[in-house]
Order: sequence, then structure tokens, then C-alpha cells
Amino acid sequence: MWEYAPAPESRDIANLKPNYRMFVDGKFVEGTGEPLKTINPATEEVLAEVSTASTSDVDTAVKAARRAYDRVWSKMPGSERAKYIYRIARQIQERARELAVLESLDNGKPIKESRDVDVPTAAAHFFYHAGWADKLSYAGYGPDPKPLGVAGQVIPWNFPLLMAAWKIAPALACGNTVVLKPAETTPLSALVLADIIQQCDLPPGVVNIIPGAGDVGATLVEHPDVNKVAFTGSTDVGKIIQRQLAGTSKKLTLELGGKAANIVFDDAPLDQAVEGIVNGIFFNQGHVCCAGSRLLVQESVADELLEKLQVRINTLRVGDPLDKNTDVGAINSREQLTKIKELTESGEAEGAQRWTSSCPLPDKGFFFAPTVFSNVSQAMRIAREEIFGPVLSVLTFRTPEEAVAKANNTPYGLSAGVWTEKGSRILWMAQRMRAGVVWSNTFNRFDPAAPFGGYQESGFGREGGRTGLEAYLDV
Ligand code: TXE
Repeated sequence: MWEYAPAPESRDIANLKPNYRMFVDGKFVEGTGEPLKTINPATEEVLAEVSTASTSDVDTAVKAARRAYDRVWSKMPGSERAKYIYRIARQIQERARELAVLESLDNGKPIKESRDVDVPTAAAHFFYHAGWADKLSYAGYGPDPKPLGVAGQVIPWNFPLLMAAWKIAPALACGNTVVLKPAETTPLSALVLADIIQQCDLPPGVVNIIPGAGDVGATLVEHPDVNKVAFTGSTDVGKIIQRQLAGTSKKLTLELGGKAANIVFDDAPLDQAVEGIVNGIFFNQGHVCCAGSRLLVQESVADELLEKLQVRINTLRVGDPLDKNTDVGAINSREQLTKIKELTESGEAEGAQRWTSSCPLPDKGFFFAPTVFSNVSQAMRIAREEIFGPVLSVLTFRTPEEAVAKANNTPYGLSAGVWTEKGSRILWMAQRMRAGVVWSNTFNRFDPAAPFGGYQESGFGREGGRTGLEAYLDV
């Protein structure tokens, strides 16, 4: 990994205030929707004004994607598509520094995360899927695997570039074309990706990126010429989309919220577990669908673990996302900060014991100190609802059976963690937990070759791995 220290000129990006435009049919064009201002959540200053799509722009983008699908992309041999996808991957690497700085400015996440996780993992997704493009016919999908057509994709603000990569790379590898709508608070890195796609000479219309709010997303997913919808976002909007698409023949994958249990047994190496718990809930300010937001700890080690955890959390630095020593950056928006505050207040009102890190917070910007609730009962809102912030709820258990019952006592089912020395116990737990991914003695590990997705209200369908490709093929 290359050493990175944000140069002074990197910060000047904030002062350029460029006019980011939509990317449709291979060109950057002015949208006819109401322009939106994206702000830097660490300073509350306007970062850029971005033009957005209107209903008719959505139609133009879908038509461009359809033309590109019919005339070029679905007919191109996989080996040719692969070359374009490799180019995108390499360009992401080339422009890693620019992308990492922009991501941290627009989203609020620490530069060390955008630099070491978001950007390299986005490139890895394009590399991985480029590798598939010419091998689909050997993978049991028939001699001439069929793509689905135009994919309408809507993504959230927590991993803006990475989510765009998760959506676009498999779609292109399988021969689909794309119209993607980034989240309204974080459209910038997707537009740099559009620039990369243009530089890579992708045929016009193969990828279209149209910023806008939820109404643009709704118009996109219900467009009659969209064949496949992929959505990552809140469970509420996922349900709306599911209802919207009922009765249509569109294929749908949903990656929604979560309330993961991170389970620590008394034989676990506690210091290692502490690191995993911190990473599980404070990585990306807790704006992670698979965040380990419920710590389930075996009663006999609960006090010791909590003590160690508080000592460790007090060392976390909260502040400027562009400072490479920052561990916890800014909350992405005022709305999200309000939601976190409201839910933590409910925790206190319902009788949980609140502990807050002693770290200083910047005067300006949307910041929230790492917070831990103990004496949490399963009925409390902080144990049931997705907070999507740096807030951990701690519950205890005595037996593995009780741990499984508590872990599964949620409408969600995206991820879980198990910390124990016993291999047999890991397998026993993994078989019984309703979670799409179970990490053992680690947390928040991602790999493009591993399918990712949820059970129950965390959605359905998988992204990544061979299973993820099937969401973009007529198998
Ligand atoms: O999500 P929305 P919000 C959870 C998290 C968070 C809460 C609210 O708990 O606190 O959701 O976040 C687009 N048709 N997650 O309000 O609204 C929207 O423009 C089509 C978990 O930001 O779901 C954006 O691009 N699209 C999640 C995207 O959906 C619509 C990540 C997500 O926004 C739409 C984000 C509609 N009717 C939030 N309405 C995760 N799984 O990681 C909105 N959108």
C-alpha cells in the first residue's frame, strides 16, 4: 500500500466548486432537474453544485442504455468487454488519490478508509468482474449466456464509489447496460467514475449516471424499458420498490439495512475481539449495513470486555476526514445526525446505561462521539432499529443457544460475527444464525469473490462472486 499524506492542493478541491453534470450517452450534459448542492459534512460548506435528472432525462438515459445494449454491448464478445472493464479498474488505481480525497470530502469518511478500503476495493471489483466477462460460457450458463438488458441501479451514500462499482462491474461483465443513480448527498465520486468511463472509451450509453433525489430513483426503477433493478438503501425504500415492481417481469435485488450481532464467547482472545468490535461499529462512522451494532458478550467476561473496550474507544480520534490520523470522520448529513441523536436519546429514556468517548469533537460539522450502551434489553429501540451511526448496544448471554436466539431476534439478517477459540462452535453458530455473512474472529471483511447479501428485511439476492453474476444473467 502506498504512503499517503493529503497534500495541501488536495484540499483545494473543496474550493473549486465545479459544476458536476450528468453523464448520459457518453457525454456530460446539463440535467433539467433542480440542481442540488452537495456539502462537505465536516465543514457544512458547499462542495459542489450538481445538475440532476428530470423525468424526461431519466427516459433519455434509459433510451441511450437500450440503444447501446441492442447495437453494441450485448453483441460484443466477452473478451472485448473484459478489456474495457480492466481499463476502468486500472484508471481507478491511477486516479486513486483524487478519488479518495473526493470521497472523504463528500461523504465524511476518514481518508485512511477511502484510501485503503473504498478505492482499492472498487478497483478490485472491476478487476474481478473483468476476469469473468470471457469465462461465462464455461461456467455452466450455456454457450452464449444471455444478459438481461438495461439495469436501473440506485445506490446509497455510505460507500458511494464502492457501491457504484458493486453495481456496474457485474452488469457490464454479463453484457448489460446501466443507468445508475447515486445518492443525493454523495454524487461526486460516481461522476468521476463517469469521467473514467468516458476516458476508457466505453461505447456511448453503456453506462449512464444521473444524479437526483429519491423521485429520480423511483422514475428509473419503474421505467418500462428497465429490465433489472438493483437497489441498496433503506429497508423502507426497498419495500416501496418491491411493491412498485410487483406484477412486472423485472428482476430485482435488494440490499437493505441490518442490525448485526457481534458475539463474543468467554474463550475468545479479548484484546483481538476488542479490535474487531471497534472495527465492526466505528468503521465508516457506523454507516455500514453490516455493522456489528449489537455486541452480545458472554456474561462471565462482560465486565472485563467492556472495560477494555472503553479504554480502546477513548483512543479513537474523531475529526477532520482528510487527516490521516482520524479514526472516525463526519456523519454524512444533518438528517442522519438527527436520527442518531433521536435513537440514542430513546436508549437513555428506555433505561440503558450510556457511555460516551471522552474524545474532543470539532466545533463545526456533523460529528458524533463514539457511544456505547450497556444494560440493553432486547425490547429497546437501540437493540432493534438500525442506528447507522457510531453507537454500540451491548447485551449479554450465558449459553450458545441463548446467543443464537438473541442474534436472530431481529427482522434483519445481513451479517454476524463470532469470537471464540473453538472451530466447532463457529460452525455450530454459523449454521443457526440467519445472516448472509458470518465472520469469525474478524469483522467487516470484503472480497469481490464472496457473495454478499441478506436474509429477511435485509433484502434478497447476492452481490459478488459467481452468485452475484446470476443477478445479471438470464440463467
Ligand atoms: O436511505 P434511502 P436514506 C438506512 C440507514 C439510514 C436510513 C435512511 O438506516 O439511516 O436507511 O437513509 C434513493 N425509489 N440505510 O434516507 O432513502 C435515494 O435517493 C427509488 C441503509 O439515505 O433508502 C438514495 O439514492 N430510490 C443502507 C437511495 O435510495 C429511492 C444505506 C438510498 O436512500 C427512493 C443507506 C424511491 N422511492 C441507508 N427513495 C444500506 N443498506 O447500506 C429514495 N431513493
